[in-house]
Amino acid sequence: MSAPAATQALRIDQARLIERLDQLAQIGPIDGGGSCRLALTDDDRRGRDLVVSWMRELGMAVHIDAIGNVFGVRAGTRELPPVMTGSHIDTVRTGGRYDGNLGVIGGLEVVQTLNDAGIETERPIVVAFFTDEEGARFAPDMLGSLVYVGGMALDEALDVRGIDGARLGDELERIGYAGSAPMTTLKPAAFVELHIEQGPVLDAEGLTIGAVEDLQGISWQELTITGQSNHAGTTPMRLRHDAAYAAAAVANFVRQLTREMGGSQVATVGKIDLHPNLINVIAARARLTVDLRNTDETLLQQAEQRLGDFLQQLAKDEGVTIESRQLARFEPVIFDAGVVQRIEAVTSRLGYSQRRITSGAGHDAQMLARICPTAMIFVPSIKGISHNPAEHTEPADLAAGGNVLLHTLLELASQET
Ligand code: HGY
Ligand code: MN
Ligand code: MN
Repeated sequence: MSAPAATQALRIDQARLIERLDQLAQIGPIDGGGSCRLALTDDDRRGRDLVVSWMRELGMAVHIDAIGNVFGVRAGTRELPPVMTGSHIDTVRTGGRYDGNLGVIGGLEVVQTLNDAGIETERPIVVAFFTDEEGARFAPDMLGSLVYVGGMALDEALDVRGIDGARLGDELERIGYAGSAPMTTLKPAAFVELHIEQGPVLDAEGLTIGAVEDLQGISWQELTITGQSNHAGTTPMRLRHDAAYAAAAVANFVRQLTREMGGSQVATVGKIDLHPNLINVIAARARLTVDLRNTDETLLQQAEQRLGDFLQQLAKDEGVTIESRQLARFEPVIFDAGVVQRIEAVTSRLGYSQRRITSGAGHDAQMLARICPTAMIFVPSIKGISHNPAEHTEPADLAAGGNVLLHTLLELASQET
């Protein structure tokens, strides 16, 4: 059922949306206009406090659950399961100002637009931000939403150690966001997430909206390669057990693997730490991460298997040991066809160009899809750049995403069932 005629002309306030995004970007600012707010750091706390203050200004009731997920609730006229939107406000170290933030600020903008227009909805509307979506400090990514949907035990999550050795639960207490709201009390009737594409497709095709129909599988592992430190000058090459060389061989292998597999297979070695990390010492140890992704689960398993075989041979050839620790493993997700179609119908009614699209990135929506009908709305990232302060989306596209979110939520929140 489409929204009553009176609301058809409703649009969000583009300037206000951008003003809030700019304000949030000022927390943990980095050169180039982006932000660094690693999960559960003081900057993350400051960002959380700002968004919670906006929720309160908008008259929303604020719930914080035991993993620090925050839910702003705009009451409906009936006691029904809510329609939920949201995303994350934690960032990677080289974060842009839109990744995650747009989904949360966009949700608040929808609420303010409805408040200003005096529009009530049958269903409550909830705007959420989930803890540690990036997984950059505490793996896995989407940790908060994974716990929220019951995919990871709370105690296990609280005991996760970060890349800096901190315990997640201690950090949550320290920043004052270890909430008491029981998990999933706000089980949503549907979830819609607005997010930048973070890839090049919409920008390259000159399109405004992506109706996201699926999201690729993710495999994260940490490899610890143990060799033998030795003198860089005196040790003959044939006697070396060089952990740094082995790490470089892994990075080279996974790149080669993507060339051979083709399709949507991607692979990234994003983090390498060497010990003792000195110019004249053959590295005793290398700790590195491997991020493999594919839209097809069978192919993703094949990539993991081929990497495993390569590591066995490499250990033999180089006389090193290689241990692997799985940091994240999520299968590909297909979003709810009904919600995707609704996003498409709203988009065409509003007159924006669009296409169906796959998400290469992980999102909280992939976790919410486990408990309710879920889909996503993408807006273009200029040149597909993200996880980089140069991340940019044109103001008109930000507003277009906000308007599609507004009318999609209005329709979902006006459903009797
Ligand atoms: O890793 C991801 O795809 C997301 O940015 N957490
Ligand atoms: Mn994101
Ligand atoms: Mn991200």
